[in-house]
Amino acid sequence: MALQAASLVSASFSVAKEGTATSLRNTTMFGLSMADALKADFSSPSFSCKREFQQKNCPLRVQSVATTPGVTKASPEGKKTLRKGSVIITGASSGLGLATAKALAETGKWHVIMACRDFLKAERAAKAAGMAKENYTVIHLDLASLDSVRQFVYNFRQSGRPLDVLVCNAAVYLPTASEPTYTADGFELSVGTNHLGHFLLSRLLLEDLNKSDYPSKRLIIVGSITGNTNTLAGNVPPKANLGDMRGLAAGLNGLNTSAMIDGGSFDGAKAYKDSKVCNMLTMQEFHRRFHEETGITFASLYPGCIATTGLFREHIPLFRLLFPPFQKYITKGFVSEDESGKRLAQVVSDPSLTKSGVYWSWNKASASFENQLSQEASDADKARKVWEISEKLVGLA
Ligand code: NDP
Ligand code: PMR
Repeated sequence: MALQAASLVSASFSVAKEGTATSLRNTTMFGLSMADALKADFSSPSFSCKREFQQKNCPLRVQSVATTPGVTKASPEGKKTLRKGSVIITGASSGLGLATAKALAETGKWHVIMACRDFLKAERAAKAAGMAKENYTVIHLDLASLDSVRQFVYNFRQSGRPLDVLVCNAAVYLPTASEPTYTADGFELSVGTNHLGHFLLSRLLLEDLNKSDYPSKRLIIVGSITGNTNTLAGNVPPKANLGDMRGLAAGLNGLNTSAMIDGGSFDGAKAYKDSKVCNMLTMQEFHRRFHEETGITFASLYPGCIATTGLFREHIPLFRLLFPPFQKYITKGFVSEDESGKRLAQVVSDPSLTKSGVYWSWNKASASFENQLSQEASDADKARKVWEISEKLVGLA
């Protein structure tokens, strides 16, 4: 192990000697070179490095949940029992999505539709996690293809199951890519998958959620601290910034335009963070447009730093080796996959988390609290603009 680590370190140092921009970025500790660290804007008035970690009085409102006749049935003892909830989780084949699927399936109160691009991997993962067959179904979904998203919606409807909660969880992170790659429809892959694929999926499935007679219907879009520049993590370069969205408006296709939302040159880590800002803005725009009319709860969250997941599979080996202990012992932001799954499962099913338009986080005692988004991630004009441009890109307008 020590040998392996030593060889990883020396391998990465020898790359640094080549002196290219890419190798420099790859070999600085966690992507933050001295120069980057100095550039990080920690003096911004809205910046508060403690915010995500502060122990706060949890402002949860416990709301009584009204049940409707369609979802209850009288048991022989005359007690009313709720039918099983039906939840779609995208990217449930690993990491946070799998842990959430497991946590919900274990309660026996949920049927999980695992919306995954690799059918066999998802089946194996469910089995390995000990999920009972009757508690889940795998349906194929590749978010990097709008056709696949539409096909998924069709297949799900064919299953005849109701939809009570939709969790947009899947994501890709391509921090070491030097050139952009693209979805089937020609969008830069991170924003195309993490934002545009989910945007189409959630817009189409809103109708199904609306039909649900379950007591609490929810649409959850997973966000992240790294898209929020009011935190220390969000100030690690490259920072999220949608700019005037000229790249998004032009289709992110890298042909007649940049592959980046702000129109700048390609940076995989920034593209991921920008996609998370879009996720958090989309949740709020959904809330503004549909909460009152439909009663659906729209929510986002930062589940904690789950440093062991497949999200970092494209990162250099040295990063993957050091990132978990860095988060465990230095930032203390680390959470296990199991714990993160319990957190997201709470947002899916906890009767006290029905507030809409909220970005949830957890304090050190693992209690949920309503967190504040950065200025950009809560900008209503940007949210409307992301919505309107995205509608056009996915063929809804
Ligand atoms: P993982 O890589 O473990 O999980 C991502 C999932 O997304 C995988 O199941 C993957 O499928 C799936 N996926 C990727 N591309 C597609 C696609 N085109 N179509 C369908 N599914 C796809 O990462 P995490 O569990 O860490 O990430 C889950 C969510 O949590 C993401 O939204 C991420 O942004 C968020 N998050 C993660 C944090 C962390 O510290 N890890 C912190 C904050 C937020 P496959 O198994 O086939 O690769
Ligand atoms: Mg970060 C202060 C705490 C903190 C937290 C909670 C995170 C979470 N990070 C923190 C701090 C720092 N990180 C600092 C000080 C550095 C510079 C040394 C740093 C670096 C860093 C890198 C290079 N961090 C990273 C990366 C990644 O590649 C990860 C990333 O941005 O993925 C998009 C990442 C993350 N840090 C986090 C979290 C949760 C991530 C990854 C997951 C995500 O946002 O989805």
